[in-house]
Amino acid sequence: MNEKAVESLPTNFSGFPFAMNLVREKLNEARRVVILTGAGISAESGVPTFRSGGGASVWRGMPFEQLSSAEMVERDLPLVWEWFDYRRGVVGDCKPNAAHRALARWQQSDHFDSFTLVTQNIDGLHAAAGSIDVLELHGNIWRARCDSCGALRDLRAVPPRERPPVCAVCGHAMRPDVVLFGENLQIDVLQRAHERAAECDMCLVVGTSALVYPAASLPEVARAGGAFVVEVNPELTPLSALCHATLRGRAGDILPLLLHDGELND
Ligand code: BJW
Ligand code: ZN
Repeated sequence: MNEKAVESLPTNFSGFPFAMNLVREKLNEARRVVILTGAGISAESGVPTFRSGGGASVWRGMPFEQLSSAEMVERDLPLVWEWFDYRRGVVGDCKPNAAHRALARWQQSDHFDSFTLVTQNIDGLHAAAGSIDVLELHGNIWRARCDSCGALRDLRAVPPRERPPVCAVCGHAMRPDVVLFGENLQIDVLQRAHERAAECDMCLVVGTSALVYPAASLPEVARAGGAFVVEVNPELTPLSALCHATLRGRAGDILPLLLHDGELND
């Protein structure tokens, strides 16, 4: 293990090297792994987090809970588009960081029998790092959806100019393909995440405040199924007490140190 790297991590947790060793051991033994990520994993790429002073919490004087809500889509769809156009402008300049890349390498290494990456993020940075089959619980900021016929439109390839964009299939106004407060998650995506959490032997929870449900219930499901649950986050969360180990630090510093195969890491 790279003890020097561990010592240089920004942490105020005196048991850190012990926790780090334990997590490395467990991860290397684990066969079925579920990773749940949140905004914190993209923070080092420059994507603002929602809470904990991350910068995405207020726009034009409105709290994000109000903007990113089912109610706002009903009331003012053009405003919702403006909000997401602004967010795409920010995310578009961001690149995957060491944490995204580490997870992509773990999946590509075939070290695990089953590797499931579940994210609450809509920024697409896991896929940009090379991860495949990512379960995006809250959708993707780079897609528009027609609520009338279900058609999807890629906003990267040929970004539509009109706001809201018009569905090419049925002519209905499209909306961002993201899951807002008060909206149901896509049932098949949630179900798959739930099943994998129930049967995994290790669950790593990275960079989420664990406040938003049903995403926050996945580590609870994993724990109830007997998994070893680990949190990677510089801050305490409501989930911390449920975890077998907590690594207090930044995802980009910690994740590249976790899997033994030296050549797989940065
Ligand atoms: C670092 C770091 C570094 C920093 N390294 N870490 C049960 C109880 C109570 C309420 C509910 C419940 N079930 C459902 C609800 C209602 C609601 C909910 O959960 N509310 C709670 C907030 C109270 N849930 C819903 O509405 C969901 N739908 C639903 O349940 O449908 C059924 C239903 C229908 C009708 C009525 C009621 C229910 C949908 C939730 C969708 C959430 N969508 C959003 C917005 C997406 C679009 C957008 O981007 O605008 O998703 S909200 C926002 O929060 C976004 C995120 O994915 C989500 C989670 O945030 P996340 O990722 O945890 O980010 P932060 O900022 O909170 O935390 C960052 C963390 O990173 C911090 O801890 C930092 O310390 C850490 N960090 N730097 C590692 N370098
Ligand atoms: Zn349509």
